[in-house]
Amino acid sequence: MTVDSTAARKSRRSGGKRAVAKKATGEPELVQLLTPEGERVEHPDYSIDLSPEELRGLYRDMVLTRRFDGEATTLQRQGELGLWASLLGQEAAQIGSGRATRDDDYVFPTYREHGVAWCRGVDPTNLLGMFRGVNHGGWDPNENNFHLYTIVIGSQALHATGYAMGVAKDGADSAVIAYFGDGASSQGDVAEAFTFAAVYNAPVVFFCQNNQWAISEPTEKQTRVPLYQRAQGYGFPGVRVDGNDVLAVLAVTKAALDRARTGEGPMLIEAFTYRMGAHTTSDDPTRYRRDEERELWEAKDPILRLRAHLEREGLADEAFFAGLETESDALAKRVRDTVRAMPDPDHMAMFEHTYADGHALVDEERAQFAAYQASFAEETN
Ligand SMILES: Cc1ncc(C[n+]2csc(CCOP(=O)(O)OP(=O)(O)O)c2C)c(N)n1
Ligand SMILES: [Mg+2]
Repeated sequence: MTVDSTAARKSRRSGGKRAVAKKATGEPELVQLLTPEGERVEHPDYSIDLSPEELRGLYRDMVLTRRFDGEATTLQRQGELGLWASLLGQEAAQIGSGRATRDDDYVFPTYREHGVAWCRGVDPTNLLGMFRGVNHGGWDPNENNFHLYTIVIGSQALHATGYAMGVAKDGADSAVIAYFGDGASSQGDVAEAFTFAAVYNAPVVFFCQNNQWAISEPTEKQTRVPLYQRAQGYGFPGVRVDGNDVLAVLAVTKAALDRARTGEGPMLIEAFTYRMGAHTTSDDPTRYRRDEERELWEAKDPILRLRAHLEREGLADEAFFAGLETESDALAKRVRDTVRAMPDPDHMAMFEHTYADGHALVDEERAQFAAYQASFAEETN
């Protein structure tokens, strides 16, 4: 894979300023390398050259991620999970950016980054324990340099910036990427992270998935300017990429990470995408948005777009698509079987790890809870 990062160099020369080409609609232009019809187009600042095998790999990643995600939603409906936050529609934003990271880079996700987790090599079944309520995380963050899911909106932007400042102090040439949403962009934590990252020239990429909604709040309620333009005020470049175009996301994120790695500091990427499903399984989007909006975005589906490209260029045959279907079914079955077999945790374990050295109040609560549990045993005797 070769990626050209002229855009990053250009934005450096211009002090982070980028001429914003306006479309007839008045919307700022976004970086696109694949049209919704699957046609390959060029961009003056970003280019990418992938082998047919690499293109099929990205397609496979997106298909398997969507299947895993759909299975998790179903498991929640069947009562096997307490909650699920679907990534439906955001596969290209996540696979493109996830595949742009290097093994030694460090990733700070929100709670929706199942596609990025997949790219980092986290077993998808490990993502489900927290949503089933049997653990508080489910994977070792340092095994794949993929931090635990963070639900406190925007806080991971600060963790990522602090981590990146540490990377720079160590003299390492790895980069850090922080994921957050359009809603999170309004959080103080994100503003503080931008300031610190800029001032300390931290090797961190801020990856904002603008999926148009923060639960029931539309992006218009978060900002009066396109989100990527916020970066300019902090003194680093920002770019808007078509978040449903896996090639463009890959090219832009790779360039931003390389830029961070070579000491050029932070960058903000706004991946313009759409949350096609509900915010979580607890949400009902029909209460606040119209079906027509979703239909508009379905025409830009990231998976159909790459499939159209593979087909029109003759880069994948029926056997490939059929094989992937079989692989998807096998993954779905493994996910179902693994979740149903997850053991319930020992209830007393919730009192562990609250304090490193224990605490009198925790000891008291543990004793009370043990007595409460024992009262059930007496009742059944
Ligand atoms: C500090 C904080 N405030 C509020 C919430 C409740 N909350 C959970 S998700 C969410 C919306 C986030 O929207 P966005 O950042 O756009 O991410 P998305 O869910 O769309 O991926 C809110 C307000 C929270 N988890 N943390
Ligand atoms: Mg959002």
